Amino acid sequence: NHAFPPVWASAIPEVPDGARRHDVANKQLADWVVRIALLTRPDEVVWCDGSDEEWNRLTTEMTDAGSLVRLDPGVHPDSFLARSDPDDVARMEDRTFICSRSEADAGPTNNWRDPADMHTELNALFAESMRGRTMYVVPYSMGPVGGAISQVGVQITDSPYAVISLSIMTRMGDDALAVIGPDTDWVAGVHSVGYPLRDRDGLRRDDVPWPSNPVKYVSHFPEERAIWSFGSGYGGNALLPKKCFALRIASVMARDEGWLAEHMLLLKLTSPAGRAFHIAAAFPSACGKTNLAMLRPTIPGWDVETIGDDIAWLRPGDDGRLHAINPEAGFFGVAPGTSVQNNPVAIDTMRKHTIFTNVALTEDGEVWWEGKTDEPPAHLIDWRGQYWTPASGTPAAHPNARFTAPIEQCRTLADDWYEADGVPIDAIVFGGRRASNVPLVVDTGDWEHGVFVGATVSSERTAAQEGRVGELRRDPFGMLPFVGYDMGDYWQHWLDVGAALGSGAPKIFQVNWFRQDEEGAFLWPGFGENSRVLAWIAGRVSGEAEAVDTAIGEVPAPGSLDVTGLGLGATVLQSLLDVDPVAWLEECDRTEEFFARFGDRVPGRLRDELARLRERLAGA
Ligand code: GTP
Ligand code: SPV
Ligand code: MN
Repeated sequence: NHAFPPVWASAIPEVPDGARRHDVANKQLADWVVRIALLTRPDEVVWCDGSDEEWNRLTTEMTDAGSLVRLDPGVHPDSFLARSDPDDVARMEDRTFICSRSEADAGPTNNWRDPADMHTELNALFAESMRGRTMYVVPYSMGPVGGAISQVGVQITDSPYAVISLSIMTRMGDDALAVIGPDTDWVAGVHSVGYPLRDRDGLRRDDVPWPSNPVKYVSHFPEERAIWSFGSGYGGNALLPKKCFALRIASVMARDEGWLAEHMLLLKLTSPAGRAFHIAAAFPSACGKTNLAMLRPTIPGWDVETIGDDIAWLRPGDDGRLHAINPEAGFFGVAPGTSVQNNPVAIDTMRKHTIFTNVALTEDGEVWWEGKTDEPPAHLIDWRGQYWTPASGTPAAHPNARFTAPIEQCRTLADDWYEADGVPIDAIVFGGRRASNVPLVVDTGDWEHGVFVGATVSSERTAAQEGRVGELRRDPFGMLPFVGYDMGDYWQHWLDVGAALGSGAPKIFQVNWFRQDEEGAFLWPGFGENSRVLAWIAGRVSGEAEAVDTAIGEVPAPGSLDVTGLGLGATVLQSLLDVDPVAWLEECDRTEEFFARFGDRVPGRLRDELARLRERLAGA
């Protein structure tokens, strides 16, 4: 029991205002907040309560400081525009790290770093990184507060933009904090934009509208259930409950506990006869999840209701079926391409209490993006804050511009969203953005072939992540950037979950809305017309829709896909469903190369599926 050396005592930093809370039941949480405050040295610490007063205070402060623009309240009440730094516009996959103890556990698709080394690096970056700022402590629940499938977490951040975004995207504040008892497991997230306003000598610098740091890290410690993110304020880099927790960390929890954490939308489809089908669909980023989740059916008598648009947690239930929840409470949806014509539900959802990021601004305080209207306005302020005209030759909105809006503002929200035990899943759908080869819809036949199809999905890159748009890459289950462990083990886990479910397992389908003709025009009208494909999928589940065999699975039999009124020529429908054996044998070669990256961690069953596919193609 040493006396504290007096020379050190004078150097002991004071705990910033607000950090200590004695009413927090979880001692680790209370201690952690103090520790992070001592590391990052903010001027004050604020525990967020999730109240309207808090939203109003933060949005007013940010508007006054110039980091938000208040939109015309007559058009978009209580809504704001944020413009990011031009170097901070999307997830950065090359700055995303999985710091598992063993490198092999991260697998070849993740950047791995030794956890101790990464902590050393991060401690240096986070040291005093919040000087001159407020540190917010944001408790949240993923899924209904207290629900059996739900999880809690706490994000520390110096970004008020992250706080207001989290208040929309999660059940955030006092209710979530209240369920963190002395022994509750919670996921820790530390986030700093890395732009202190004061140095240790007290020298001040002015804030900027979108503070960030050229040095960026999005680091995950799966065994600690912890996330540390530095330098970026954008989307999945900064809203830690989303991709970092609900996918990368949760996928590890799910592997250990026998469930699935997936990049999936959830919807409820009701047939004219009144039968409900619950569908989960995994597409890579910016490949149509939000649009499918909000779809307005064009075929009479069918209805679609929204449960989620980005993330699903799925668990085998006592009834032997797979039950899913959407752990989120809001949408962080792609704005460009969204119009009253193709997604009226989204447009309606973002009418009020919405944060728009990197869209363009009209002179009457309205928002605009490419595809919102056929003709752009004559002049705008673009996403960089510059005067813009159609002659500018640059996009007015960033291609990864987004809206952040509460799910409860969605007029097609299903009551199921509130269901803490989730909904039983009837069909799982895998998709991607493919100009050729992949048909409009395929019934994969059985779970193992379905997992093979999911594991081998390839898709053209979009603006949702930094990198070259359009390049074809493998994106298994739409989860390439989100699986927090070895990809081969993840495929095996999917096989194991299916084996445990047995006959209760959902049917698995593949879709592709993006097949093109020789001129590069989409063959399929998409959006609301995708209801025709959903109806066929439901028909396969209920045993009412006819299919014909192809080498890659079953496609709609002539007449079984309702295309009435679409004016599609017979040859177009044929091209949409065509399976070219030569092209598919080449796909098989690519798949073999892809599997080679994972060595002996590729499940034998998937290699068998590849061999069988080759045999069928050779015979076709
Ligand atoms: P993340 O939020 O990044 O995970 O993406 P998401 O999968 O939710 O993508 P989203 O629904 O926002 O779609 C992104 C882009 O795909 C938009 O530009 C849409 O216009 C376009 N898109 C969506 N559905 C369709 C469709 O059926 N056909 C065509 N041609 N384009 C579509
Ligand atoms: C995605 O990229 O898949 C998104 C956006 O949904 S982000 O939250 O930034 O990851
Ligand atoms: Mn996503």
